[in-house]
Amino acid sequence: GLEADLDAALQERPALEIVNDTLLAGMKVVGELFGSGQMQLPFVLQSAEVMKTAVAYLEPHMEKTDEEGKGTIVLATVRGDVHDIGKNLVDIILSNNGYTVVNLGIKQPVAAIVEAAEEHRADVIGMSGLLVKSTVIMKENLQELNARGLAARYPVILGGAALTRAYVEQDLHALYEGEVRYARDAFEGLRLMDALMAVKRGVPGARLPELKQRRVPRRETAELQVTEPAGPVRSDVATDHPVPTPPFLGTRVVKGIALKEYAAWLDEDALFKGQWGLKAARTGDGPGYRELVEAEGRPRLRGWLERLHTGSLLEAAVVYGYFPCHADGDALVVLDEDGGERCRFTFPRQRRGRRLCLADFFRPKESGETDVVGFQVVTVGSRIGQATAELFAADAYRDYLELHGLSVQLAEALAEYWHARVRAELGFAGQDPEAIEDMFALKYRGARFSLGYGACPDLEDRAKIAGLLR
Ligand code: B12
Repeated sequence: GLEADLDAALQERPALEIVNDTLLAGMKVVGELFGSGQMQLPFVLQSAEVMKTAVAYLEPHMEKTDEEGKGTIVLATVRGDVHDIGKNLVDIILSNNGYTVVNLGIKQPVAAIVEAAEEHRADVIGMSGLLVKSTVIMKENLQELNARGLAARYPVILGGAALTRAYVEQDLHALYEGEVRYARDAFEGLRLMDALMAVKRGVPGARLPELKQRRVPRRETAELQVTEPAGPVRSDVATDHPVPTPPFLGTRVVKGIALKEYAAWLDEDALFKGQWGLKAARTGDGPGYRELVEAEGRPRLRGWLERLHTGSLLEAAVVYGYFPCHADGDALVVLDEDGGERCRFTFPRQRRGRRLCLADFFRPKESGETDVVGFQVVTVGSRIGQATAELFAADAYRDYLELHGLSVQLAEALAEYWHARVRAELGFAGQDPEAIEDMFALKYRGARFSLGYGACPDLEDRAKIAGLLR
């Protein structure tokens, strides 16, 4: 039957067009398999590579039927946010499906997004953001589009892990004077783009998917308020263990750290699961996670480490230092040599339970004693970042995802390695556990925090650390 169908089809349309549509249909199937958990990220990216190569080959031979193109989207990660893997995936899927994608990159202020939309006469604006703070920025951006009278012109698609469907499709939808929708993943973005373009072009019967309503009404904030005890609080963290003696006060720069020194600190699960997207298939009898690690993960990791070494792509370096300090309520106060205040970091306190606050882990000011705090900044250098960008530009999507994820985890490994070094310098590395898994489970004395997480959410505080470490 297929042959007859094909013959009939060929009477009506050129073969190349059919091939092209078949590729598009194939990519849609890939999208569904990914969405249902039957296909994994690396293989989605490989399919996209094949598709891109095939379409590039066909294109010169095909007549341009659609003069105005399929549609244009301006895509950006919002101001203050550096996460771009998800957005780049959206770029790959949309451009493979024939859309023109203007990918502005990360940390984009709304003015730049609007300017690009006007310049490229975009049909849609897509914004990405993974930080909780980015959800607020997205709201401000929509308000700005309202204020500039551009809401009716630009439907907006929002994506990223910090968003919820209800927040976008109810709260933001109520506020935006145009159309705004949430995309859980790149393929939902594609479906939305298809629908938005069909509506714009007046295709009969075209409409946007229904807005999702919250099943549970939003609770009033008053209900969420916990009654806080009156007066200052401090948790039960001990204040009488000895203060460690640092080998120096001030800062040091360390360069030329060899990969073999910190490679052992690489968290393989975080790399394979978190970055490379290896996971057992949700249905069917596909390979399990461990099998995937042996068949795909480890061999490819070995290959990459080899390439990083021969290509001299890593330039690991650290700036770190020790500073006198004390706690003042919920604040950690960094002191100068004369005991005066240099700067302070104010941390949130848990609202229930032990009511911990990071400041509690330092001697309180009232004790009259001075404590010590360590800060560090690490890098694996910029060459690996350039190499990653080149892979993306060359449409080598799977390699791009892998090298990018590896660079992130190597930076993390370097931070772990240096933190162990700091524990040694402070004289309690002897209390470190034997197994590397116990290290990743933080079963050592001391703790390394990174700004932006729950215990120390304020990203602006990074400027103070940069100042201290010069
Ligand atoms: C990788 C990663 C990083 C990398 C980012 C590298 C890069 N170039 O992108 C690095 C190491 C640089 C990083 C840095 C930071 N990160 Co980070 N990071 C992650 C992590 C582990 C994965 C994100 C990711 O790439 N996912 C894979 C992609 C494919 O998924 P995705 O982005 O969600 O995108 C999909 C969908 O959401 C959707 N989508 C997304 N955008 C859009 C847009 C449109 C238009 C459409 C249609 C669809 C769409 O489609 C995509 C594909 O299907 C997340 C945790 C997590 N699980 O999300 C934390 C996470 C986002 N990071 C976090 C934090 C705190 C940080 C830092 C502050 C850490 C630090 N102290 O430095 C900094 C941020 C600095 C800054 N100013 O932004 C927190 C955010 C918490 C919060 N409350 O805000 C998270 C949630 C981790 C955590 N558990 O707490 N991070």
